[in-house]
Amino acid sequence: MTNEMFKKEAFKKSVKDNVKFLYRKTIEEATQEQIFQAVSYTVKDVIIDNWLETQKAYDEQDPKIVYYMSMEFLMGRALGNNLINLCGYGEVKEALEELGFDLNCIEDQEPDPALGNGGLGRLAACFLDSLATLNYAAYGCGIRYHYGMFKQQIKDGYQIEVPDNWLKNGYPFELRRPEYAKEVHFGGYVRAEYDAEKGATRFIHEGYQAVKAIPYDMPITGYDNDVVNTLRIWDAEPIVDFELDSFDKGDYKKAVEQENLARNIVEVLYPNDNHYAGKELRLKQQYFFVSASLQEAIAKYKKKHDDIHKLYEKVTFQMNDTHPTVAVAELMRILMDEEGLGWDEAWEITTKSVAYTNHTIMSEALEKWPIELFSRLLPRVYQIIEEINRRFIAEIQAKYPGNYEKIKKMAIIYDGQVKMAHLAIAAGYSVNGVARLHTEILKNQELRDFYEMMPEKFNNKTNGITQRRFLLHANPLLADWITEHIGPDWITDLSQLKKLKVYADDEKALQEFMNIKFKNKERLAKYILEHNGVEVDPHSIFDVQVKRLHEYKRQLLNILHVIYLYNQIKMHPEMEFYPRTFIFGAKASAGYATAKKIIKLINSVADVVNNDASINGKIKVVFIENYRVSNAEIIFAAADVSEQISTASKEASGTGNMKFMLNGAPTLGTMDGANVEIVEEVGAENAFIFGLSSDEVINYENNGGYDPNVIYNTDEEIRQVLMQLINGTFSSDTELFRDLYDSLLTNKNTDRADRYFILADFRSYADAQKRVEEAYKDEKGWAKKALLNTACSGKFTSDRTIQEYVDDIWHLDKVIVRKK
Ligand code: F58
Repeated sequence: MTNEMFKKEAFKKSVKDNVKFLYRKTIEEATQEQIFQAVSYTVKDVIIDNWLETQKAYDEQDPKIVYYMSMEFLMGRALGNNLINLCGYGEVKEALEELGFDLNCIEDQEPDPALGNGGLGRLAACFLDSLATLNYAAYGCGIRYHYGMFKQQIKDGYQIEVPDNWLKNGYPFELRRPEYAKEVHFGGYVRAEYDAEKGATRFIHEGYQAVKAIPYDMPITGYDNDVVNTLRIWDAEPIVDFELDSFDKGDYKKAVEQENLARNIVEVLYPNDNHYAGKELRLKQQYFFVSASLQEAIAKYKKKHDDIHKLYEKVTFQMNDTHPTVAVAELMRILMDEEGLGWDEAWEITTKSVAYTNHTIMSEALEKWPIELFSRLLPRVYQIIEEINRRFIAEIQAKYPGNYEKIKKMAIIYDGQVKMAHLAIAAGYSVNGVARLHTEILKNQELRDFYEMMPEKFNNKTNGITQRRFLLHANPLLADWITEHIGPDWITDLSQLKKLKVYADDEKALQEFMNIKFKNKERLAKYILEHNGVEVDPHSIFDVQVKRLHEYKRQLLNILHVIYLYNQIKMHPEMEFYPRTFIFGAKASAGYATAKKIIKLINSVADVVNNDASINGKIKVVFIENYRVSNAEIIFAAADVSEQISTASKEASGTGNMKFMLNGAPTLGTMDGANVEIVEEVGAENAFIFGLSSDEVINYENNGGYDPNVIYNTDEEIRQVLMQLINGTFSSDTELFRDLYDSLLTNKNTDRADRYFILADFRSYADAQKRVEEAYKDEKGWAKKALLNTACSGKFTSDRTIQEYVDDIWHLDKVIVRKK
C-alpha cells in the first residue's frame, strides 16, 4: 500500500531540490524547519495531482455537495496526517532517515493550525477526514484566523496566554485563490424601490462598508482513495488598497474604516468554549465567512445548472452550531435580491438546503444578538429575519391559537434579541444532537416546544473521531499490532476491531497489548520530563483528564479527590496504595476567572504533593502545558484511565472519551453524553461509572438545586479537603482559593452553591476510583478490560457518523476518483 510518488529516490531528490530552490542551501545546511517546509512542498506536489483529479471527477460526475459551515476547524498538523492518508508514511520515514533526519522531529516543526477551541472544532476536522475517505464531495467553509487558539504557558502555576502566530513562517499546505474573491457588505441602510414593470418592491442596500474575502484552500486527503477535498478558509482584505490620494477624493474616513474592518475581522479566534461572547466583531466574523461561502456555493452551482429552484438537489449546508445561522437569511437575500426570486420560492429553497447541529444545552452558550447591534450591522439581513419571525409566529398561532406562552418561548425575535437557535430550527430541514442522551434532552427539555411542533426535523447523530489520526498516526505500535492480528481493514472500517475480542483471554495477546501501552507511557513520560521537568513513573497508573477547562467538566472534582487521597496516604502511611500519576491538560478561556483559578489549584496541589517525600512518590500530579492536537496524540496512546466526569446532562457528547477508548483506556465517568453509548458498547464491567444521572441532576435543577452544606457538615473527610483550600495547605495566601471554596458552599446571586454537583458526586467518585485501583492490581483482568475497550470502540469512528449524516440528512452521492 505504498504510493508510487513516494519512491525513496524520487522523494529524496525532490526534497533536496526544494531546499535548494526555497533556501539556496544544501540539505546539510538546512535547518529542521526548512526541511519541514521542503518535505511539505514535496508532499503537496503529490496532493496537487490528486486534487486536480478530484475536481475533474466532480465536474464530470456532478455529485451533490455538502458545505460544512463552521467558525472552527481544529485541524492539527497536516504533514503526518497527509502522509498517512496517502499511504506514504513508511517510505518517507525511511527516505528521511537516509538523508539523516527523523520524520517525527520534522513533523514537530509544523505549527498546529489551531483554528478552533475544542470539541466542536475538532469534530469538524474529523468530519472532513471521513468525508474525503468515504468519497463524498464536501467543502469545509471557515475563517483564516491570523491568530488561532492561544499558546498556553504556565508561570508560577498560572496560565499565561501567548499569541499563536501560526502563519509566521508561511504555511506550506495552503493555496491562496484570489480569483475566487468575494465582496461582503456591512452597515449602511436599505432603500425600498418600487419596480413598476414587475409590480414588486426591490430592496437596495446602500451606504455600506465593503470587505474583500479571499479564499485560501487547504487540501483534505482521503485515505488511500486519491480523493482530495477542500477546506476553504476566508481571509479579509480592504476593497481598495489604502491610497494617499483617497484623502483628496474625500473618502479618507471611509478608506480608513474599510481598511480597519478588513484588518480586524479575521485577526483572532475567540477563545471561548461553551460560552458565547456577544461581541460585534464576532457577528462580523460570522456574516463574513457565511456570505462569502454562500456566494461561492451558488456561483459554483450556477456554472453547471440553470434552475436555481433546484439548488437543494445538488447543494446542502450544514451549520455547525448556531454560529453560521445567519446563513438562513443570507441565502434568502441572495435568492431574492440577486437571483430575483419571490419570498415563497426563496423560502422553499432555503428550508430544503440548510440543516443545523446543536452541540450544547448550556444556556450561556446560546447565541442571542441585541436587535440594535444586529440591525445596524446587517440591515437587510435583519429585515429578512424580521419577516421570517413574523411568518413563524403566525404558524405558531395557527397551531396553538391563543397560546402566547408558546410565542414567548419560541419566537426568533423576542425581548429585544435575535435568537439564533430558534432561527436555525425554524428554517433548518434537520436539527440534530450529537449523542443519544443529548438529543433526548433536546427533545424532552431544552427544545421541547420545537420538537412538539416539528418532530420530523429532530434526529440524533452520535459523534465520532477519525481512527486515521487518533490510532494509525498517534499510536503506531498499537496500529501495527492490530493489523497483524486482524488485517488492515479497520483503517477504513472500524467495526472490524470487534475481531479483537477473541484475544480477550489470550495471555500472549494481552501481554503484548500491555507492553505497547507501557512503551507509550514511556514516550509520554519522556515528553513530560522534557516539557514539564517532572519525572513520572510509567509503572504507575496514568490517570488522565485532558479537555478544555470548564466548571461543568469538573476538573475541580478530580483535583479535590487527589487532595483526599493525599490526606489518606499521609494519615495511613502503611495503607496499600497503587502508585498513580494524575495527568491534566486544559486551556481556560482567557476571560474565565474560575477556570483559571482551577488551573492554579491543580498546579499548587502538584507542587505540594510532588515534593512531599513522605508519600514516597505514590501520587504525582502533572499539568501538561499547552494541551493541543499534536500532544493529545501522545497522551491518548499512553492513558490507563480516561476521566470523563462531567455533571450528567451537561456534556453534549464528548469526543476525547472516544479517543481514549480507541487506545485502550477504560472510562471513569458519569452517565453523560456519549459515555452512555460507550458503556453500552463495552459493557458496564469494563468501565467505572459513578454519580447522579442526568434525570436526577435535571430534577434538582428544576426544583431549586440541592444543599451541599449538608454533605460538608456531615462528611468529615470532604470537609477537611475543602478546608485545605483556605487554610494555607496549598498556598500561603489563604484567600487565593476562597472563591473556589465559596462556589461549592454559598449561593451567590443567580448561581447556586455547587452548581455542578461536585460534593453530591464526591463519594461516589471516590468509590469508583477505588474500584479502578482494585481492578488495576489484577494485571490480567485490567489488560482484558483495556483490550476490550479498543475492540468495542468501532461505533465511534467519524466514518460511521458521516455515513449517518449522508443517509438521513444530506443524501450525497459517492464519487470515484480512482478505482481501488
Ligand atoms: C462541544 N462544544 C461539546 N463548543 O461541549 C462536546 O460535548 C461535543 O462533543 C463537541 O462540541 C462536538 O459535538 C464545543 O466545543 C464550543 O467550543 C463553542 C465554540 C464557540 C463558542 C461557543 C462554544
